[in-house]
Order: sequence, then structure tokens, then C-alpha cells
Amino acid sequence: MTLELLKRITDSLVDGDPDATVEGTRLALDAGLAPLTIISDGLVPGMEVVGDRFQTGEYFLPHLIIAASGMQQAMELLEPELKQRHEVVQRLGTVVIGTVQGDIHEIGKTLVATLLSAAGFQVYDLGVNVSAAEFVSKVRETNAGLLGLSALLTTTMTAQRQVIDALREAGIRDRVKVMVGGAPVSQEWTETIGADGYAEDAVGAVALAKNLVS
Ligand code: B12
Repeated sequence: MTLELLKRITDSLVDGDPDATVEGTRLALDAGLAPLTIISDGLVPGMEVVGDRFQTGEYFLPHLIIAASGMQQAMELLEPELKQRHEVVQRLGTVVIGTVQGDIHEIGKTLVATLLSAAGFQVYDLGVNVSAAEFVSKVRETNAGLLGLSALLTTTMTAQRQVIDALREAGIRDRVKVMVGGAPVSQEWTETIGADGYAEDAVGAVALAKNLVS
């Protein structure tokens, strides 16, 4: 039953049927499945298949856009549930997060922001296509101890380095820990650009953030 529900969600993304994605997500929640299980075992596998098919030329941009819309609508249902399940009293720290300049991929970044907020961080989500100057200015304004930089394209990963350089030029690099992520990002890249940490997924991002502020 559980597996069937999750497979139904995965298939709906692959088939490009956002209504079915939302419906499947609602049914899975009603059946008592944890929101994180729905994301990691239902939605994310679907996005992976869509990405792979895009890469091999079987799918085109409209397929990506339709699947992303299904995933986003499902996330709108799941976000309040995620937050509700992690009632938190104390604030762990302040995080500024966004997707770097030139990059409009927002699903993974938003998922990381939602889980950080659910875990007790005060989160300022700057959205997508955020310039280095905007990141620097928000870190300064909020006195954030953590900065999260998301990049999904090999061509925009380099902007993560530019943000770190801009923090240094502004004289605030040592005041903020920088964590990076996104599909093309690796531990090796993290070390190359002098970031403070990398996580492969949103659950790992929360563990990393807690580690960096402790
Ligand atoms: C959906 C999607 C889109 C949607 C985005 C919609 C939206 N509102 O976000 C649209 C259709 C707009 C799109 C556009 C493009 N896309 Co696109 N897209 C994808 C796709 C299928 C899924 C991405 C996604 O949402 N994944 C689900 C989330 C949950 O996972 P995630 O993003 O990886 O995030 C997780 C981790 O990476 C990590 N994480 C993410 N950010 C952060 C930040 C921090 C701080 C930390 C710690 C962790 C972390 O945690 C997240 C949650 O677990 C991927 C394929 C793929 N499998 O990644 C291609 C993909 C990223 N896209 C690709 C391409 C080429 C493009 C376009 C250039 C296509 C074109 N020709 O126009 C444009 C670029 C536009 C731009 N300037 O940004 C390529 C990139 C290739 C490359 N190596 O550079 C991919 C890999 C597809 C492919 N296989 O070829 N895309």
C-alpha cells in the first residue's frame, strides 16, 4: 500500500501529470506517511527520472517544467506538515539562503530552507538568481551566522566562488559559515572554493548547519 502510493507519486511526475502528483501526495499524507518519506521516496525519484530522460534527449524542456510544477504544488501541501512536526522553541541560528546568479532552479534550495526552518533556524530565503552583492548585503543586515548557496548548473557553480570572494572583499568572510549544495556540487569543489561545508541533500544540510553553528 505504502509502496504503491509512493510509486504512484513518482509515476505522476514522470508522466507529467501535476494533478495526479498533488492527489497522490494528499493520499499519502492521509495514509499517515511522513512528509520526508513522501519527498525522498516518491517525489525525488520522479524528478531524477525526468532529469535523466532530459539528459538522454528523450524528454524536452516542457517535460521538466511540468514535472517541476507538480513537485512544487506537492511541496506546498507538505511544507506546513513539515513545520508542524518539528515544533521548536529555541532558535538555532540565522541562515541566509538562495540560488546563485544565473540559476533559476529553486526546488532543492526551497526544500533545504524549509527543513532548516523546521529544525529551528531563522531562515531568510532570497529566492533564485541572487547576485553576490545581494547575498553580502543580506548577511550583513541580518548578522547571519550561516549562508547557503545552491547551484544546479555546472555553469553557475562558479558563482558560489564569487560569493565567497565578495564576502572576503566586504571583510565579513570570517563572520559567516558558507555551505554549498546542488546536484553538480561535491566535497572536492567545496574545498576548492574554500566553502565551509557541503551536503548532498536537505536532511544532510540540516545536520551540516547544526554542526557548523555548534
Ligand atoms: C526541475 C528542473 C528544471 C526546472 C526548474 C524549476 C524550478 N522552479 O526549480 C526548469 C525547467 C526551470 C529547468 C531549467 C533548466 N535546466 Co534544469 N533541471 C531540473 C531537474 C529535472 C530537477 C531539479 C530538481 O528540482 N531536483 C529535485 C531537488 C529536490 O533536488 P536538488 O535540486 O538537487 O536539491 C537537493 C540537493 O542538491 C541539495 N541542495 C540543493 N541546494 C542546496 C543548497 C545547500 C546550501 C545545500 C547544503 C544543499 C543543497 O539538497 C536538495 C534537497 O535534497 C534537474 C535534473 C536533476 N536530476 O537534478 C535538471 C537540470 C539541473 N537542469 C539542467 C539544465 C541544462 C537546465 C537548463 C539550462 C535547460 C535549458 N536548456 O534551458 C535550464 C536552466 C535555467 C537556469 N538558468 O537556471 C541540467 C543541468 C546540467 C548541468 N550539468 O549543468 C539538469 C541536471 C538536467 C540534465 N540531466 O541535463 N530545470
